[in-house]
Amino acid sequence: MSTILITGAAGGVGTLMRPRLARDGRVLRLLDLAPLDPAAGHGEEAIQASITDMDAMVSACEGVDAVIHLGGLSTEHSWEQILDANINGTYTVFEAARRAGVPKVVFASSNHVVGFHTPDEYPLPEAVVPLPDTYYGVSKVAGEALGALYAKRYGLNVISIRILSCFAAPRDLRMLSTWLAPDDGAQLLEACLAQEKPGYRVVYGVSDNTRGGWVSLDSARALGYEPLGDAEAYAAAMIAEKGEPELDDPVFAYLGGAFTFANLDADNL
Ligand code: 15L
Repeated sequence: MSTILITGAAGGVGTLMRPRLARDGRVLRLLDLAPLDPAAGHGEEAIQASITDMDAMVSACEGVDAVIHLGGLSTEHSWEQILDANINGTYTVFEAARRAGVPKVVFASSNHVVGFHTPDEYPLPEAVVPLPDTYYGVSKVAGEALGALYAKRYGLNVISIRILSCFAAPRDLRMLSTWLAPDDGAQLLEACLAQEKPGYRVVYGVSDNTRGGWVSLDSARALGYEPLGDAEAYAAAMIAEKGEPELDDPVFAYLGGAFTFANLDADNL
């Protein structure tokens, strides 16, 4: 029997992943501050706790084979909120995993680590300088750095997945290029879990979108990931509703899309 601890299990990605990661012989230990919907069922355990609570995190990590760390804020917030939930929270997750002897952590990083890179660089390699577009993006840079530290200093196996846009379906024209189909997201997580000793890796998480090619999938494919989803299936309906994508639209100026816009400047938060 294996036990996988999922932080942020009640969030958008967590809720999409739960049924897809369910397996005979596997317990999903679901941790969140918010209540789970649906409530924990067969093969699941629920823990209501904050990822910033070290004691709660160490005890949640007891007997765990791998942590999938999805917890924290998923969009831009004030520096104080990001510092607490995302940076201190992610430190707490890695440190709790170390203290409890968990061998592997999969960290939900984001394209916003490299959000200010531009289309002339596409497909953006994994090994580029971070150009975060928000405090949120900075927190994901910090999370990747913590993952690297815990991998190199303590021998934890850590894979940071720079997720592009993981939703049940693409929500806007940009996501026709950046969508990560939930089934592909789960496949990528399984590929990470299947690695016995991956050391430290950074991969992008995106489907094989017809309008994609924005980021390299080399590192993800090296784990055995082979995306099957394509946002093109939603393109006709979305274009009928929102019009053709205009490539000079500012949302396409940088990888990070609207996260690079001035409404997210510090004075506006
Ligand atoms: C993210 O990292 C966010 O968590 C999510 O809300 C999306 O906005 C996504 O990036 C994206 O870039 O589409």
